[in-house]
This record gives sequence, C-alpha cells and structure tokens, in this order.
Amino acid sequence: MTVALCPGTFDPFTYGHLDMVRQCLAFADTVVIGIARNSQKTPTLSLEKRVELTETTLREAELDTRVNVEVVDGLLATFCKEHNIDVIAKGLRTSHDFDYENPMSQMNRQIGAPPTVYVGCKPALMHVSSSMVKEVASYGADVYSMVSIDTAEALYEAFKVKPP
Ligand code: COD
Repeated sequence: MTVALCPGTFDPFTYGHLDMVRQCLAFADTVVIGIARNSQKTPTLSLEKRVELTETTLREAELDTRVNVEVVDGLLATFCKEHNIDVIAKGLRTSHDFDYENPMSQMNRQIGAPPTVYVGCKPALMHVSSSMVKEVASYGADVYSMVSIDTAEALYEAFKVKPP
C-alpha cells in the first residue's frame, strides 16, 4: 500500500490543491494532506479553519474515503516517519515552483524523509494560488470557481468584505 503526503499551508485549500490530490490518487492508495501549523508564512485562516475547510472540500469532491487530513507539527521528515509515508508529493505550476520546492526536497531527503515526486498542474488552474485567491477575495471579488463555497465565505468573513 502506497501512502503519499501532500504537505502545505493550505491557506486556503484551493481547487488547484484538489487537482494535485486527484493526481496523487492515480499512483497512491491513500493520500494524507498535511497541513503545516508552523509554516514560514503567517496564515490568514486559523489551523482549525484550514483543516475544516479542506475536509469539507474533499467531502464535496467525494474524495474523503481515500484522503485524510492531518496537522504537521515540526519537521516533515519526522511526520513521514511517524505516519509511514512512502512519498511526498508537490504540485508544480511553473518552473518557479520547482526552484522553490527542489531545495526543500533535497534537504528533506538528507534528513531522512522519503523522496518527493512532482505532479504537473492542470492548465486551467495554473494561476490559482492561495495567496492570489486571498488577494482577490479581500476586495470582495468572485472566487467561487477556485475554492469551495464554504472556503470563499470564510475568506469574505476573514477580510470583512461583502460577498459578490
Ligand atoms: N496546482 C497544483 N499544485 C498547486 C497549486 C495548483 N494550482 N497551487 C499550489 N500547489 C501546490 C504547491 O506547489 C505545493 O506543492 C502545495 O500545493 C502546497 O502549497 P501551499 O502554498 O499551501 O504550501 P507551502 O508551499 O506554503 O508549504 C510549505 C511546507 C509546509 C510544505 C513547508 O514549509 C514545510 O515542509 N514545512 C515543514 C517544516 C520542514 O520540514 N521544513 C524543512 C523543509 S526544508
């Protein structure tokens, strides 16, 4: 049984992330979405909200039977050991993503984590990043095609703007 880990901040979990998970299910029996508590970024949404919205999005996509959501505290390498992860999966939108991800993958290998595989991004979702979704949502613009309804509403609430 192959277990793949999709780690990230998921602030918030977008349909781009969902597509990455779908692609992982083509080669893994189970996918674990690892939501980092202490990522280098300062998330807009609380950890609890990020977990809840990720679970809701998976349920709506009917992917919740083969995908689990977990919180990653500390190092990914330690999490992988504790959760019997076989492979770490990262999504690539552009070569910029590779430049960002590859040093992390090398460092993770050096400290005992399993190998990282890269999945390509669906062209229609190439421009979808959590940060851009948040920027657009912060002005009250429509993000319903990029995230679940609950996620969009949580963002409008967080930014105290009227939904479109
Ligand atoms: N299509 C496909 N993939 C996408 C899309 C899209 N539209 N959008 C994003 N992705 C991919 C990203 O490329 C990434 O692979 C993944 O989705 C998650 O994205 P984010 O932005 O939510 O996550 P990041 O980049 O903030 O996550 C950073 C980690 C939490 C993975 C990193 O900080 C980490 O590993 N922290 C743990 C501490 C640790 O072990 N550090 C040592 C590593 S050197």
